[in-house]
Amino acid sequence: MIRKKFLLPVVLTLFGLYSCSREVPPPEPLAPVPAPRQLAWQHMEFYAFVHFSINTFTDKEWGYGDESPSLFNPTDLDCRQWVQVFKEAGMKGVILTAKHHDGFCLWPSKYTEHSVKNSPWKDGKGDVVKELSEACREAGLKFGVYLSPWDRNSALYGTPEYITYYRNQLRELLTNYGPVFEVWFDGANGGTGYYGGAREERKIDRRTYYDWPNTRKIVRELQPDAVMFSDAGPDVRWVGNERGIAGETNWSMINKDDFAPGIADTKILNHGLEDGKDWVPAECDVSIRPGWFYHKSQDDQVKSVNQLVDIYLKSQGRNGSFLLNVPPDRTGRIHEKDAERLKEFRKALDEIFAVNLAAGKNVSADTWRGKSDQYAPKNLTDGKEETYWCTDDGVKQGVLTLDLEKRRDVNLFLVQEYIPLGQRVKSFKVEALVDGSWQEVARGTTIGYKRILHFPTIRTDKLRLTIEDARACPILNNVEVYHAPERYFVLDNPKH
Ligand code: FUL
Repeated sequence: MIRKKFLLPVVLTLFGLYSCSREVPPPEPLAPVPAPRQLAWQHMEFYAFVHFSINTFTDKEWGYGDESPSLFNPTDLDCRQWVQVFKEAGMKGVILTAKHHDGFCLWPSKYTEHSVKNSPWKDGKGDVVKELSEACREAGLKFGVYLSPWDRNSALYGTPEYITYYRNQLRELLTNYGPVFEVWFDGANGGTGYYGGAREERKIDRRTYYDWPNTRKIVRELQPDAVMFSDAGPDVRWVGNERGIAGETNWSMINKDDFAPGIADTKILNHGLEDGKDWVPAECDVSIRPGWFYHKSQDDQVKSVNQLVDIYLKSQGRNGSFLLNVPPDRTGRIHEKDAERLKEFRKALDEIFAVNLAAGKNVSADTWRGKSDQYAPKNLTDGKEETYWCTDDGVKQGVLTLDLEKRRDVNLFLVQEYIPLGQRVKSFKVEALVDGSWQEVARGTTIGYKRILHFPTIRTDKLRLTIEDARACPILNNVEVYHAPERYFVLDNPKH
């Protein structure tokens, strides 16, 4: 016979053991959710854009399409050097302007004379797309292509035949150069041009002319793992500006059919839509120099390390990816100033994220799903992507307290949602315990794949993250805390 006073502890212990071990079903996905190719893309985080073409030799940003292919003559083209610079910077891929608006092709396309095959470079036997895709493969970087829908050289532009021409080129790029991780469809299209000598203005209907649904099918068929970028996705969207800056609120959702390449509301692109029906996360594109193409006159205007850190925090740190353009010069190499700046930038990132003060530290929570171990707050600091903290269905708030064990200086807070189940958090705040009272150090709206908040250095041994509101039960899989050198956050011109 068990004495009454022992009964309660026994029952409580058994219940505790039961709730820790019991299988509690995970939350249902909250639509829309990312496709596997979009999830893989999200992990790219930081990758290079390369604008290189006839414009590099004519000192232009937009060629008219009447330039002679003989102008393309890099003296020392070295794609391995580009890739080495990008790899050392921590970039995970490269997207090349295989054809920009002037129609000049960096590969010997069968369908036009306006290409490298009629240039003096390598006696017309060269192929930049081949050299770069091979260099990427050798170095373990992913490779992507930009094929401008607008073609100011082609006599066919504006007619239905051009669509066949465009698709043939797309097929060449997606068949002959190995795996492609991203296909970039630019929004600038239709206007004045050479057009095979016509020298006139040609207008097209941006929504219907390219028959996008069928053009996109070619990509799906030939490179099913590739994401397609444009103002309207369908997989990745433009962030709405060319400064690389995502909205402070940045949902990964929009209604993609409201837009077409070249037709979009930049405010919606910048912020996304909380109730958007399609998962189309933002890519933040920006050039390391004022222009997209190399211009000698801009050698002194390569962005500073602190400007790049600022963009990093406002792109990757706001649920976007960071696509940084680094244009090769006329020799066909990345200019030493840009290469040097990227090295310094890498060093800065390594110093900023040198020691994660939250790694392995204890986290407590006021609530977690079914009080099951599976969803316990310790999942936030275990360094594993697949484990997460989440609440019971219908519970849209939660308070998480991170114990740093001793007093530390901190100024950077990183938090991630487990996006395979959708983007949920609408509002949150971060507080630090100082002399026995909680002080708010940062607050935000959306989190998404990754949110990074910088705040004035504060000395504390406990941080508290409060999820104030969410679309459904919040699901977080990672929290990191740093004390980054303050000098990287000082900007001479915060507007750059
Ligand atoms: C724009 C183009 O018009 C620019 O030349 C550049 O390629 C940029 C990335 O996209 O729409």
